[in-house]
Amino acid sequence: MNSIYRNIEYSIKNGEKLLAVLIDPDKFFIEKVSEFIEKINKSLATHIFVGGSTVNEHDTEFLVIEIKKHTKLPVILFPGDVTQITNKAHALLFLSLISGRNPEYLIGKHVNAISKLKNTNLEVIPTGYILIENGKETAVEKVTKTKPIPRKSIEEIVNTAKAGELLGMKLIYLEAGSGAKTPVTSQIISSVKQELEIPLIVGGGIRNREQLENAYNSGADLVVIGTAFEEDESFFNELKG
Ligand code: 1GP
Repeated sequence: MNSIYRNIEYSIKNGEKLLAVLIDPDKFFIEKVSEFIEKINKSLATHIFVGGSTVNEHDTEFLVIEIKKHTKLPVILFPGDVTQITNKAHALLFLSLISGRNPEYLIGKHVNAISKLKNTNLEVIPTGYILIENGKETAVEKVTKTKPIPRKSIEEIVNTAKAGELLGMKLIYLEAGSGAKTPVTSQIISSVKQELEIPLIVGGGIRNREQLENAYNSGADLVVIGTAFEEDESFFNELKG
């Protein structure tokens, strides 16, 4: 079954835009789940992503179990590490950091993940993950010891995304980094979108409705927002469904 990916494709064909709320188990209190998810349920959100750069083992699993008690939205792992993989979620973004040249994050962690994936029903979605420079060092950069692609190197970003697609990846994720000062620019999003056949995810530094609409209008199919909700839950009011 590839139902989550098929639904993403189906939504895009119908001109619908998708929004994922990112919950980082490292920054989230499990006691707050029910209240927080209630707000997500009332918002435009279509997906819940769970993941972070540094998370204690089992925290992700506990959080996913709790989230699923309160929502029907698909819960998708966006893992910073193999330890964050749990079969309690619906799907897994199997991320390859194709903007970097650290073999561990291109293929190494993936090999280590296989024993965890063998007996699960998790829908595994191969995803080309592209980190784009945003003016300050991000957690992804530190953890993976890779450099982001400069935002002015549009051709390199486009070619990286296209190479990911031709390698068989099913999604491309343009990432400015959690809490980025400025999101991925319209020019980057539209240039990448023009060349891609597969769905495009955009995240990092999106903090208001205007930036969200801007990402959609530039060609993002699915936008990911984390920090704006973590810092100010009233942001949900801007995104009422
Ligand atoms: C981070 O793209 C996501 O990996 C979301 O970023 O936390 O800045 O919304 P923000």
